[in-house]
Amino acid sequence: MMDEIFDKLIAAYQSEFGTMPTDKFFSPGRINLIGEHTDYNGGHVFPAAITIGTSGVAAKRDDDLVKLYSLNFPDEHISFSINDDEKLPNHAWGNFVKGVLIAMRQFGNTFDTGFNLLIEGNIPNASGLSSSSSLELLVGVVLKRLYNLPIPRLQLVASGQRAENDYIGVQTGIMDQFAIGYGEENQAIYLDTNTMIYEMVPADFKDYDVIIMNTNKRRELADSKYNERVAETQEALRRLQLKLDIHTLGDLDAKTFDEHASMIGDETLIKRARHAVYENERTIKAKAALADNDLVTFGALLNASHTSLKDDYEVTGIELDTLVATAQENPNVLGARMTGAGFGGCAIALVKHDAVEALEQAVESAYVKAIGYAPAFYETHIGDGARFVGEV
Ligand code: GAF
Repeated sequence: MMDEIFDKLIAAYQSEFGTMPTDKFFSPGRINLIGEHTDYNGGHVFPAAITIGTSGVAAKRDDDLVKLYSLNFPDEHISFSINDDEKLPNHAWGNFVKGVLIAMRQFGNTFDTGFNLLIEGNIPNASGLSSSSSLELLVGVVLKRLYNLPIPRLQLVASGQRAENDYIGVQTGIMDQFAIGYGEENQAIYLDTNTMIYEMVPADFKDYDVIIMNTNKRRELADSKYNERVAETQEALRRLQLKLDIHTLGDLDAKTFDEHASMIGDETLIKRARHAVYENERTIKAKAALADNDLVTFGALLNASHTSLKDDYEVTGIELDTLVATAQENPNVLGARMTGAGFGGCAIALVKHDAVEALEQAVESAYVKAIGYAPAFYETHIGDGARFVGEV
C-alpha cells in the first residue's frame, strides 16, 4: 500500500520537477480519545496518531527556491525563495510549509539552498483529524533529513505549533503536533501539557473498536471560534488568579473550582472554565480506566466529555450531536464523543467489534434523516508518528 503511494508520488515528482526525489516521508493524522480543549489550559490530553496521513517525496535543490506540489491541489504550483517570509496569498497549504521553515529558523537552524516537495494526503479535508499538523510535522521531518539537522523531536513539534500560532494565526495548544511527532503503533499518548511529561498507554480495546464518524460538515469560522474559546478560558483564569495561586486551569481540581467559580462573575466564562477543569479530571480518570481494562468506565467518560463540550464549551453543533447521540443510544456502544476542535469534523465511538456495521447503518440513517446528507466512517488504526520512510 505504502509502496504504491510512493511509486505514484515519485512519478508525479519527476513530471512536476523533471528530476528524481531522494527521500520518502510519512506523517500521520491523529484522533483524540479524550482531553479536548484542555491542551491550551494546562490540562491532560490522550490522543493517538493514526495510519492515514500525508505522504511526501523530496530532494534538495541547488538554488534557493522551495517548490511545492500537492496531488490534492493539482492546479497549484507553488514556488518561493526559502528566505522569503511573506505569506502566499492564494496558497493556503504552502503557508504551513513557510510557517514551519520560519519557526525552525527561529530555533537557530539555517538552510543553505531550497528544496522540492511533492505530497499527497488522505486525511479527509476539514475533518478535525489534524491534516494541518500532519503537514507541519511532515515538513519538519523533511527539513531535518534533507539538511541533516541535529534537532530533537520536541523542537519539530514546537515548530509545528509555532507555525500554527504565529504564522497561520490559530492559538492552538501542543496536542496535535505532539501526537503526530511522538505517535507509536497501538499506543495512546497521555500527556500533561503543564509539565510536558508523557506516558505511552497501550490502546487495547479488547472486543471493541474505535471508529471515526465524519459529519462531512464544512467547518466554517472554526479558527475564529477556536481563538474565542482560548480567549475566554484565559480571561476566566485571569479572574481566578486574583484569589488563587494557579498558573493554568489545569492546576485546579473540580472541587476547588466549584468553590471559587463564582469569582469569575460571568456565566459563559464559568461554563468554559468548568469544561476545561472537569475535562482534565475526566482525562486523568479515563487513562486509569483504559490502563485497568475498565472499558465501561472509559466509555462513560467519553459520553460525559461530549456532554460538556456540547453544553459548557459549545463547540459541537447539530451534526456532531446527532452522530454522537445516535451512537450512544446503541447497546453495542460503550461511549462516543466528538474528537478534535469541534465545530463540525469527526466523532469517535467505542463499538463492539461484531456490531460495527450495524451501528454505522443505524447512525447513517438517523443522520441523513436529521441533517440531509450522509456521514462517512473510518476504522481507526493507531500508527507510528512522522518519519523518514527511506531513500528513493
Ligand atoms: C485543535 C487544536 F489544534 C489542539 O491543540 C486542541 O486544542 C484541539 O483542537 C482541541 O482539543 O485540534
